[in-house]
This record gives sequence, structure tokens and C-alpha cells, in this order.
Amino acid sequence: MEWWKDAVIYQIYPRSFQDSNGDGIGDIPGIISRLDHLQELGVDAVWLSPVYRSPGDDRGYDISDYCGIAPEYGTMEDMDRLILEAKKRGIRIIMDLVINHTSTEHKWFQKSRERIAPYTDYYHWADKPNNWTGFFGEDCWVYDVVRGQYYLHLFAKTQADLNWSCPHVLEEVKNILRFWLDKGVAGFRCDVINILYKDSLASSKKSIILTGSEHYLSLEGTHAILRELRKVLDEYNAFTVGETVFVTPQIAHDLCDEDRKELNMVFSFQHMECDQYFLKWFKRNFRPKVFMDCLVKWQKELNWNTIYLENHDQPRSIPRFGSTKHWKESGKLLATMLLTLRGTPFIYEGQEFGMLDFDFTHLDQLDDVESHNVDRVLRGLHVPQKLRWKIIRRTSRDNARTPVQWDSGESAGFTSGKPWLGINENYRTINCASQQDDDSSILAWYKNLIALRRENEVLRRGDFTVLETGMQVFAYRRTLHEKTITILLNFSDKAARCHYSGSLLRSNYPRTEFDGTLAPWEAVILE
Ligand code: ISL
Ligand code: CA
Repeated sequence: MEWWKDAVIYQIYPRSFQDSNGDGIGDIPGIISRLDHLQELGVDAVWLSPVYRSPGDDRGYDISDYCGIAPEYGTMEDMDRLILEAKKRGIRIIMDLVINHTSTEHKWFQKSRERIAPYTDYYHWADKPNNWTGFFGEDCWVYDVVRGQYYLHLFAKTQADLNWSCPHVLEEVKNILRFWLDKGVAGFRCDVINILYKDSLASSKKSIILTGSEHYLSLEGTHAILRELRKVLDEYNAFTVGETVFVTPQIAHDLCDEDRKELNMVFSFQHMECDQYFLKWFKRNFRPKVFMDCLVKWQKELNWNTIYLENHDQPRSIPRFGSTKHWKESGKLLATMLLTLRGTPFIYEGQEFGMLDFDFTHLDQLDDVESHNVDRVLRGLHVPQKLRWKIIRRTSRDNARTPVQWDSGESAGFTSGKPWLGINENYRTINCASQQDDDSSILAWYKNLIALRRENEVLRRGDFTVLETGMQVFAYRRTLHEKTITILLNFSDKAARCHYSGSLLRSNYPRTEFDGTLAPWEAVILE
């Protein structure tokens, strides 16, 4: 089967995708109204960021009911209709599974804090906090007056970590899987899945970034849980992609090697860390060769994995890995790479027509809990306001969360009301509708390359060989049964020479043959 090896997957961040009722918040009926766009684009599956009931402190990644839909996003009937309407268009739905933590509003937590059986040990309770640090820049214990103990939260304060040593938790999650699989979803994107199991709550002796992580990163306990969950998933032939933090190719291999029966593939982060020192908040210049070598390492060391450049946690890819000056060319170049490396490509909403980072000028315009937390921490360290803003503007997750720019009309066609998060002013020029009938657009290029990939087994299943990585050129080859396709990408504002030949299959410049010189940000595909 392995349909996911031939698939192109599209991520929807529901809050920002399409509003249908004028409340300024994207919703499920809105998604249904845009399914034709996804079908025309040629995607095979949609990964839906969380639409479950949630107080929304981390915009849905803090779930209070795994089998209910947040009223702002619609009803369960809407959800059933989405699954059905997507299916009619040949599109599968992949749900987001957030099981490292729940919202503190979840009934499990409410009962756990009152020590009501069997919920007593569903979470990590302790009389005294340890010295661990969390992912969102704050300490990770909160004192609960009801219980008279502290609970662990590796993310926001209202996201309490589940205690996976408690056998009931596994049974609860198996039931959640069955609930959604019975509805016909194709599988799950599993949030921070390699940190589920904590082997102890002892203070850490290593004082590094993410103090305490040696007690929960990719432990055998987590592997064992994944194998248990896989038994249910296999009953339905369901698919999983794990979001895995701080993984090496070796750990990724252990998580998704077919024989181990855990996950199908993972989202790794190393290629997203090429423009930072230690933490994403400390940016450095993008170095194309480091990026290329990192991608090559993963291509070589794993038989199969995800390919992605954007998601709801990351700034947009064109300003980051491409060039806003060469917006169109670099957008197409990144698309070319995304769709021709070996693995399953993921496109994030708006990426298919070149959306850019937000144009906010002040912290008040941001919504994301992480951005506000980090600002607070930096303020505590007496970092001046200007520098704080510089750090946050470049890295905030809201860069990718501004509403999708559908057209040049009022509120970019996203809503008839006031959008929940500001819309980028550039929507008058960068929007989906204006590229619809333009053969030279980024959108047309995505459609064209997705189709090319569909027609060419060598692009989907072929082996990967690197030809060249450098300050400018990334060149590689895909090969299957004697058939070869060569991809040449110029990651720079200057022309570049390279010596590969073949007949020209595609270029993002108007040319009829390839003469050995790549224009700035040119992407060439040779047969
Ligand atoms: O964005 C990040 C760094 O600041 C990541 O560390 C991110 O927090 C991490 O990849 C986990 O992300 C996932 O789980 C979070 C949620 O906020 C993210 O949106 C989600 O993708 C907690 O559920
Ligand atoms: Ca709405």
C-alpha cells in the first residue's frame, strides 16, 4: 500500500485558512469551500492542525476534548462532511494527535487534581518542582491549590503533561484513535511524539538547553508506547508522521524503520536549524551549503522521510531560504526542491503562492503564547525593547499564522469580519486569485511540478544521489530503472556555471535548452 510514499500532503492551520461566517476565525465549513483549490493543486491528503475542543491558549494544541470539535471551528457534522467532501475529491484527512499533554480544562485533569480514581496519576504530580526547563521559555511546574501539588508542563502553563507510565492513559488514547479512524480519517500527525515517556522526575545534573531532557527525549519507554499504538493503527491501515524534536537520523530511523512498527515517518528539525545558534531565537545568516549538506545527510541516512520547509511553527520559507528580491524565482526554486527530493513533501497553506512573513510592527499585534512568553523572559533579562522585538519579529510562529491571502478584496477573501490575526498588507499583490490564470506564477509552478511528480515514478520513488553542494549550486539526481532526472538549483542572486547536461524538462526561467549557466535562483530539471 504505502500510499503516503506517492502522496503530496498539504497542511491546514484551520484558524487562518478560511472563515465562513464572518467571525474572523477560520472554520471547517470554510475549509470545505476551498477543497476545490486543493484538488486543483493536486494534493492527496490534508493534515489538519487541531480542531478539537480547546480553550485555545496554544491555539488548539491544548485539547480539552479529543472527541469534540471547538464550536468556533464548527460541529461534528461539519467534520464528517469535511471527511466526505475531501474523499470525493480524492483527498485524505490526517488529524493532529496531541498526546504529550492535555489542556488543564480537560476532564481528566479536573478529576486528577481532585485525586478521583482512576484519574489520580494521569499527570505528573510532585510535591516539589525539579530543575527542568520548558519549551516555551518558562519554568515547567505550576502549583495546583486543589491537589496541593505541582504539575509538570513542558509547554504552556495550561498544557499539563500526561503521565504515560499510567496504563489508563494508553487505553484512553487507543480509544481516541479508534473514534477518529472509525470516522474515516487516514491517520495522524503526532505532536512532539518522541517526548511522551518520562523515565523519572529527578532534577537534571546537566545544565544544558532544555534542562531535564535526558529524562524524556526518545526513550525506550516512548518506543514501546508507539508500538502499542501501532497495533490499533494497523487494524485500520492508518498512517502516522511524528513530529520529533532533537532527533538525529539514527533516532529517526529507530522511530520509523518499517520492521520496528512504530511510526511511518518523522518531521525532523536539523535542516530548519541551519540559520540559528543553539536556539531558534538566535538567528544567524542562512548558509546555503550547510542547509544542502544537512538535507543530503538525511537523504542518505534514511530510506524515507518527510520533506518540508514550512509549517505553523516556522517563519515563511522565501525570506528565510530564498530571496524576497527574487520572490517569484526563489519561491519556485524552493518548490522544485520540495517536490524533487526523495520523501513525502508537505506544503503549508499559502506556501503554494508565495506568502511571506507578517508585517507587524509591535508585539501587541501578535497572538502566539510562545512569543509573549519569550518577550517576558527577555524583559526579565533586561534585553532592550528594540532587540526583543527584532528577535521576536524574525522568529515568531505568527509569521506563518496570518490569514491565507485568497484574493485582493476586503480582508484578502479570508473573512467578511475582522480577522483574528492581522492580514499582511502585501495581500493586494500576493494572493491566490491573481496567480490563478498566470502560467508564470508560483501557484502554476506548484501545480505543474506536482503533476510532473505524479507522472514520473523516478521523482517519487527513485534513489537520490548528490552531485554538488556549494555556496550557490545544489545539484542532485534521482534514478530508477536506468531512468535519471537531474535537478540543478541556484541558491543565489548571481548566475552560476555548472556542467550537467540533458534535455530540459523544466526551468523557472523562460528557456528552451540548458547551456550550463543558471540564472539567479534558477531551478532546472534535466532528463
Ligand atoms: O516552535 C518550536 C520552538 O519554539 C518548537 O519547539 C515547537 O514547540 C515544537 O516543535 C513542538 O511543537 C508542537 O507542539 C507544541 C505546539 O505549540 C506546536 O504548535 C506544535 O507544532 C505543543 O503542543
Ligand atoms: Ca468562522
